[in-house]
Amino acid sequence: MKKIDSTLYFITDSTGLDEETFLKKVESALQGGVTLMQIREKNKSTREYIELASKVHELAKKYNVPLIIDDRLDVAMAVDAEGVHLGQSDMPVKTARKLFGDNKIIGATTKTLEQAQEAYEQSADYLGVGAIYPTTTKVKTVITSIDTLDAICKAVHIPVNAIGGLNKENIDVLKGIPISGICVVSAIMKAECPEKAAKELKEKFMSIRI
Ligand code: TZP
Ligand code: MG
Repeated sequence: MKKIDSTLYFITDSTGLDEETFLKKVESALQGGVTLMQIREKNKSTREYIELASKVHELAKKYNVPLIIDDRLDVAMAVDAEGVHLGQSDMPVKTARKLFGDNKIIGATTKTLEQAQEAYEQSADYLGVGAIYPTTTKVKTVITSIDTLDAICKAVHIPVNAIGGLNKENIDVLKGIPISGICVVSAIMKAECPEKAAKELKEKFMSIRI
């Protein structure tokens, strides 16, 4: 198993922000102690995605935080990112593994026990499971129950992160579930001070984690 610290997994969203403001927020979040970061862009051209990912990667390297690229193995390869995150309609984990190699991080979104087992068998390094709560970030998603999250954690031997609508006021619901960390977009991205938001969220999660 790879050493991945997914305690506070921050997923970026540049929607509605100019590049300078976006990069400032990303750096502020890194200063707040995020342990893993993903760039998630749904509306950029391949070239724009690569350009922004390179800039985010430079920042991530400064703080020694691995950068994961959402959806796109080609972009991950182009910027030599540490990993790629694949959803259920993206490239299968086993195909990405062949192309990307054993040393890179491959994460997968799984919403059911079956999907989790499949991704695990195909050599995923970690799983993102959710949405735990309704989210304003992803329009098309379904809710995953805490029981399913718990069953997934017990079925696989890789880090499992909860995702979806999580913030410092509502993560108590995860108490007692053997997750490795939480993934958040809005709780950090929409905060006035991402550094403070990241710090508080991490502290809160550490206080409830098993
Ligand atoms: N997958 C399931 S929920 C979600 C993704 C990418 C969005 C999470 O964003 P937020 O703002 O933390 O609810
Ligand atoms: Mg995806």
